[in-house]
Amino acid sequence: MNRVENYINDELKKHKKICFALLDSENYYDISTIAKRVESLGASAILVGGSSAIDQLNLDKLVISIKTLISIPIILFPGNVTGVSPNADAILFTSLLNSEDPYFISGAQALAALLVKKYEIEPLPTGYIIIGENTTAWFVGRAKGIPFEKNKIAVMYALAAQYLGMRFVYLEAGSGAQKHISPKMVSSVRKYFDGLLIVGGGIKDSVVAKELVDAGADILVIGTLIEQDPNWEKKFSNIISAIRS
Ligand code: 1GP
Repeated sequence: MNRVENYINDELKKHKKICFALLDSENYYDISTIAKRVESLGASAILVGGSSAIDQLNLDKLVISIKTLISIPIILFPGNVTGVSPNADAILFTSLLNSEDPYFISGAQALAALLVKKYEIEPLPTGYIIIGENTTAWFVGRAKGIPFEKNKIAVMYALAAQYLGMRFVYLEAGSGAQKHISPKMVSSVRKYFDGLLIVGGGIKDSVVAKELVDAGADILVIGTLIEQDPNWEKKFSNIISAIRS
């Protein structure tokens, strides 16, 4: 029970701030090598999924292929019901709180719930909040993106998530976002939200990473940097050092 959530809390006790690596199951040929590298560089978990990841068979194959190679947990990050793999350790059981489509708030979740139960995947109850527009997560999830400077609206959603019993809030600018979430928005949310605060989207360097954790983020998610930057290992390692200092 709550094995992965307890592990995350232990990691936070140990390091204060931690980082998850997001590996989009559909964008890698050699996910095993990357998974081992991110673990050795200090990622606390691997998120697998993405808003446009729809090949469930491929997803499961990848989860199986990396499972035996790493000891950090594999956490699903689904964009739809197809994001469930029986072999993962946990799932960010997200509700896209600022979607305009009930399917992404509770419909997909209801469809997937019995599957999560059947495969004994640990659900991490997460309020998922999309900031800004024009990203894949925003488009696919039919989000009414919160403007980047509207900190109070983000606070309102985060607090609502807490009152609905969600222990995690994920402030998402979207994968590959031009603009990351501002430290100001993170600190505004931090003042009110008591749970674990995940921040991701467009984080590419250690300076920004440090500002976001100093503002109150507990967990940063890094995806595109790993996928696209030839110098990602050095930058990822700098991010880990910066957030732990
Ligand atoms: C996207 O927040 C994650 O869901 C990570 O974003 O790919 O921009 O690092 P990046």
